[in-house]
Amino acid sequence: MSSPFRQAQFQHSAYSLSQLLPDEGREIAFAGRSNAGKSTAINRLCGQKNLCKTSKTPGRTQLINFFAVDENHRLVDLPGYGYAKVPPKLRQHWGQVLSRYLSERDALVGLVVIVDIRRGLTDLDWSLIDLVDEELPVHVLLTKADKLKSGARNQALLQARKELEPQGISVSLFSATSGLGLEDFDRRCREMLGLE
Ligand SMILES: Nc1nc2c(ncn2[C@@H]2O[C@H](COP(=O)(O)OP(=O)(O)O)[C@@H](O)[C@H]2O)c(=O)[nH]1
Ligand SMILES: [Mg+2]
Repeated sequence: MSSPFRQAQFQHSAYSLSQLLPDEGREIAFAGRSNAGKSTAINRLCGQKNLCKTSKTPGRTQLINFFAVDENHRLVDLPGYGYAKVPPKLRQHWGQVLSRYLSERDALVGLVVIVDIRRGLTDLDWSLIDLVDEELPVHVLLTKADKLKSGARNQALLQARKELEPQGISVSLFSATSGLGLEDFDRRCREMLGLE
């Protein structure tokens, strides 16, 4: 499968809003609870093992990382949320940065929310989704699907569809380990970015 994301390259890290790249071109952002499998999913999408750092210790990604797909298209890895051990000050800092980025960024043309299929959507995921404009395309990726047997996996997909489709949010199954759902994930990302 030839995918534009295979050419993705690390471009820039930002710790605060003033450090974001200029608000130009098109980008899609990836968000999710710490340890949901976000970095692993981005690496698999891009066919690169170490584009994003993955970790067994949650709560480590503390920067907004930009990856260039080409001159006008970017992937943006947002800091994970929901990790209890993050000091309150830092949590507050990130809450503010995330909410302003998601609500004000003109270049943002889509949001991918990475969800551990065993956990399902949580209140924190919903409060993040609530920050973006109603018109913004949102996709929920149910990852680690390899961790469930096919019956439970399909049950989780149906449940998520029931919650998300009335809100106009698409959802798909994914496993970085087996590659399940990779083509759909790739297609949805290209669609949001307008890369065909
Ligand atoms: N079995 C399985 N493990 C996964 C999958 N995706 C991620 N993981 C594991 O989940 C842990 C957290 O992944 P990571 O990508 O660092 O999560 P992040 O905090 O959301 O960026 C790591 O130990 C990964 O190896 C998957 O699709 N299947
Ligand atoms: Mg990560």
